[in-house]
Amino acid sequence: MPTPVQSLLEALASGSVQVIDLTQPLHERTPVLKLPEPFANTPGLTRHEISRYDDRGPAWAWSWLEIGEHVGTHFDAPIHWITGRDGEDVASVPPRRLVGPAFVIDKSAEAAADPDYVLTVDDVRAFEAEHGALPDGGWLLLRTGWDARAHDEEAFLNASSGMPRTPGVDAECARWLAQDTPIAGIGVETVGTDAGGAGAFDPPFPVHSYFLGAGKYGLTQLANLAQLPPTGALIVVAPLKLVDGTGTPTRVLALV
Ligand code: 23J
Ligand code: MN
Repeated sequence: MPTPVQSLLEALASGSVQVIDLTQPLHERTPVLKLPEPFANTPGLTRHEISRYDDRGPAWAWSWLEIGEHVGTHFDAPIHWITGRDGEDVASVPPRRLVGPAFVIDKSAEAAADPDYVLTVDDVRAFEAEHGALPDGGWLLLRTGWDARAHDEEAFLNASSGMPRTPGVDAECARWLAQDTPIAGIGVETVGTDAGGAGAFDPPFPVHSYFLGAGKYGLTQLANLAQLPPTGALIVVAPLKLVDGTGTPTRVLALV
């Protein structure tokens, strides 16, 4: 009898299980969240060269990085928000919570028609009626088609009117997902787990407020959700083990 891990390795070798990269490329032009006045903002990525096969290091190239915790495809830990301030930092998240079933809700048509589209409890209930209840330790991934804009900060942030207009989750749905379902976290394609207009919701930034307050997690700027089935994929979330970190850039993989 092969062990479950041996069976998985065979499935990977034969190609019947594939590895999908849900991570956006991280570089100096990766789009970064822009909060309105009077709030402070995060820097993106800057690379400082230490040596490049030169007199500073003849056989090696290396850099040191300057980067915000919340840049690119990244993880939100409970202590990121005041509601979760007594909860886990990034390094304290149990690894078991970082591997689980992915449930993918596709609202790309809705978000294309209305950039202010927000997911509701009824939407999730309808998804559950078709695909089964959101599972313990699962990750709800909201597909909106926003990953297609990620190479272009202006299109990605969609704030030409002065206010960012990007899809997300309404306040009641955020509360219900965080408090009344057993999922571990939520992942989105947009710059933050909350909708662009969520600073004006009640409470402000409800996904951050309710999820992180419930000891749950967030993932942003995901890619390639279109390659996942609605259910049946396994997600692997790999944040840096950053002590006291409120978040970190993260590699996210799915097994399909
Ligand atoms: C701080 C304040 C508001 C937001 C965020 C951060 C994020 O989206 C984030 O990256 O956690 S909306
Ligand atoms: Mn964040």
